[in-house]
Amino acid sequence: MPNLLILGGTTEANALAKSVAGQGIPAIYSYAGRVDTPRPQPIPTRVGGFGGAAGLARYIRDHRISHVVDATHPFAAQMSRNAVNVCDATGIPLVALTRAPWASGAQDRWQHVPDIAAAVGALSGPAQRIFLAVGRMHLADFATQPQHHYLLRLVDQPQELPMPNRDVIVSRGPFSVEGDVALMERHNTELVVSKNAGGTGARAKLDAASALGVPVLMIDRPVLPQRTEFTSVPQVLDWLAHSGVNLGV
Ligand code: 3Y8
Ligand code: NAP
Repeated sequence: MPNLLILGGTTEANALAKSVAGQGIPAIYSYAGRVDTPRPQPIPTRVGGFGGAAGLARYIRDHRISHVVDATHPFAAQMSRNAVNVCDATGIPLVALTRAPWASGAQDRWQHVPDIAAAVGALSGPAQRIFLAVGRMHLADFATQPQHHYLLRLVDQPQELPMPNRDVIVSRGPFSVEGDVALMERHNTELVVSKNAGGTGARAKLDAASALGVPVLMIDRPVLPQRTEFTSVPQVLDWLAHSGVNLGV
């Protein structure tokens, strides 16, 4: 009997969960537990870390997981590394459901940096009004550049914040171009800082920046170990069918 583990937390993972629920494929959705109220899913859901690679291996064994789909965000590098290592070691089939990196267009004004530390370094100039749309987990890194005024978009209301001049928007995506144009106009944004998440759920701020002629500091993705990568739900379903999972309907 197949039993799919979806490592989730993204728009694509949610689409896959909906699809496997509709086809009656036994599956479990996994969240890290990063936010207060993660979006409910149409399949059984677990929340919280596994306890490192050993914990993931134990979970796979104890729950008789037959296939793993890593549909985590491209910056969730530790989870992806653990999934590759554990599935290699245990022989459990693994694929990633990811999304192509965003690429700049002719009218875009992007500066690429390799990681968050380099993005912080790139902000060492005079004060600007910055839309820092990289979430909560790495805010402390940017506190070393307190001269800027930051517009922060967070999923949950923060307890305290490590920079003096900031406005906070509590909002989870997916976002709209109109909404992000209005937001950036209201805050006179002069620079957008973004992770290269790819996909559709957070692309709006880039299209808004382009429409407003605002430059973007684009943080490139961490390098992940080699694994089979798909970028659509049908590809994952086809992989499941070819690895012995009979798709219900
Ligand atoms: C808990 C689960 C959907 C899925 C929504 C996608 C789209 C919006 C883009 C901006 C950028 C950011 C952030 C973002 C995106 C989708 C998708 C995506 C970026 C939820 C979710 C969880 C998280 C965790 C959260 C992080 C934070 C990052 C906000 C659910 C809503 C900035 C990444 O407060 C915290 O601790 C938040 C932590 C990891 C990055 C950070 O460093 O703070 N995501 N985001 C997941 C878990 O517990 O396992 O409730 O739905 C999921 C989504 N986040 O269709 O509804 O698929 O990419 N999430 C980034 O890209 O920079 C927002 O504001 O423009
Ligand atoms: P990470 O740095 O790669 O992972 C750190 C640890 O968090 C992992 O080792 C694992 O703990 C736990 N973890 C991560 N994803 C998990 C999942 N889906 N289910 C169970 N445990 C998980 O991950 P992250 O960047 O903190 O991302 C956490 C979650 O937020 C993921 O679901 C990701 O898809 C989502 N997300 C992240 C971003 C982002 O910018 N990083 C953006 C959007 C959504 P153990 O070692 O204890 O197993």
